[in-house]
Amino acid sequence: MAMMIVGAASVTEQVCRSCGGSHINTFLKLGTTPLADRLPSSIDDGEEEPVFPLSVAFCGDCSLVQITETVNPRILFANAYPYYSSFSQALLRHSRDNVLDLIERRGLHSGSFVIELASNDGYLLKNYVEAGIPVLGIDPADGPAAVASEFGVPTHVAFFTRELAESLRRQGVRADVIHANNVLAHVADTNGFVAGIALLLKDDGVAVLEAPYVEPMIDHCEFDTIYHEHLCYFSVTALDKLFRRHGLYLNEIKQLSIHGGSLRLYVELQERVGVSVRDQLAHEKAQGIDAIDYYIDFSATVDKLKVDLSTLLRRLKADGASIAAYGAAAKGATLINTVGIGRDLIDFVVDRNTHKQGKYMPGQKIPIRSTEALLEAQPDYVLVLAWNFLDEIMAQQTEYRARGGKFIVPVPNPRIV
Ligand code: DWN
Ligand code: ZN
Repeated sequence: MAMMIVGAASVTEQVCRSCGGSHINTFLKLGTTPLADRLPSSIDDGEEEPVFPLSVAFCGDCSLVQITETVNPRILFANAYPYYSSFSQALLRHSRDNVLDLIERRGLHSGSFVIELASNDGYLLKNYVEAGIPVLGIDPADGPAAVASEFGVPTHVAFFTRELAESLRRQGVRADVIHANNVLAHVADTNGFVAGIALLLKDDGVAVLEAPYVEPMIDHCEFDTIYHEHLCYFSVTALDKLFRRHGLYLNEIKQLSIHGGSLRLYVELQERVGVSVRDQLAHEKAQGIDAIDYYIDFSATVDKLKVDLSTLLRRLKADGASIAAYGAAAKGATLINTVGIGRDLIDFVVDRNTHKQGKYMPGQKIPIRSTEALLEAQPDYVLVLAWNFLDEIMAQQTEYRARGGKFIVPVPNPRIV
């Protein structure tokens, strides 16, 4: 990881974030984009929105897919970070099932100890609290941490680093389970983060991580999940090398449908690599996911999706239709700013997250309103920016649909449902 000059807004990486190799091959350029979770609070606050290059590269040495720009984490995640995990029932159910499974599999009890890195608003740890199992959350975002404390989840408000892990270990902190969901891809110091996990894990402990999987990202053209918070796009091949570098072993994986296709990773200090990992490594080799050729056509596929979506929206608009959008999601910011979808096409975006309502989408500055606006304004179409929660949103919006409202799903190819 290139040295971040103090106060610098970003650095352009010259070597691989994981192995330090210099065989970095850029295969997708999305131009410069604003920060996906930095929501302007007014349409003309006169303050220029910072934009940063957004390009994706493949490492020829460890096959890690990564973006080449590192934006200062203090700019990305600290003040007023607007993401609260609990605004999705599907995510809450998903997390509860994971916890109940681990309590049973690992025989966890009141004498156990569980840590979650990027614990957000307590969406997951609260399930351990309910079961009388002691927990500690570690998360730099103070807003979500305040909500977590209402659920009896104590949070250490800080970035998780190797140094923090060393100081916690000196205080005798060791965990039976360490959770880290949708954070491994977000950390500027990937190696320090993983080394920190190894330091805090009990000898017979397990780290259970979730991260989006690069294969469905490429195969389903989920290019909108590329934004500056997401530094890495993991394959099992790249993960296996990363963990082994720190004395950790990826012993089991589960493939999940959440967030457009993710991996759940079971990582331990003892090597007992199971069939799920061996099979997936063989699958990736057979698919060529560990080589640049697999990624070469992605740019053209992205360009086609961008043209198809823009053409569809402009045709509907030309036919006199009104169009809104659902989900002020970070992935939505990438989509609207790389396709060029502005207020000329989209009247407003709705979101259940009250911390986002009243603000504007980055770049295109489309106003964000509460979901009630769909029934108040009854737009003819709604572009689903949070397509990863389509089923939940469709089930929720029965009244809007009963009145004739239609949804436009942009990924993997634009379609009306
Ligand atoms: O990695 C990340 C993923 C896990 O979450 C973070 N970097 C940021 C965030 O990405 P995102 O903003 O693209 O994620 P979501 O979870 O797809 O965002 C969905 C948005 O839609 C949220 O703002 C909540 C909102 N929502 C809603 O209004 N009604 C979601 C559901 C399910 C709903 O019913
Ligand atoms: Zn590498």
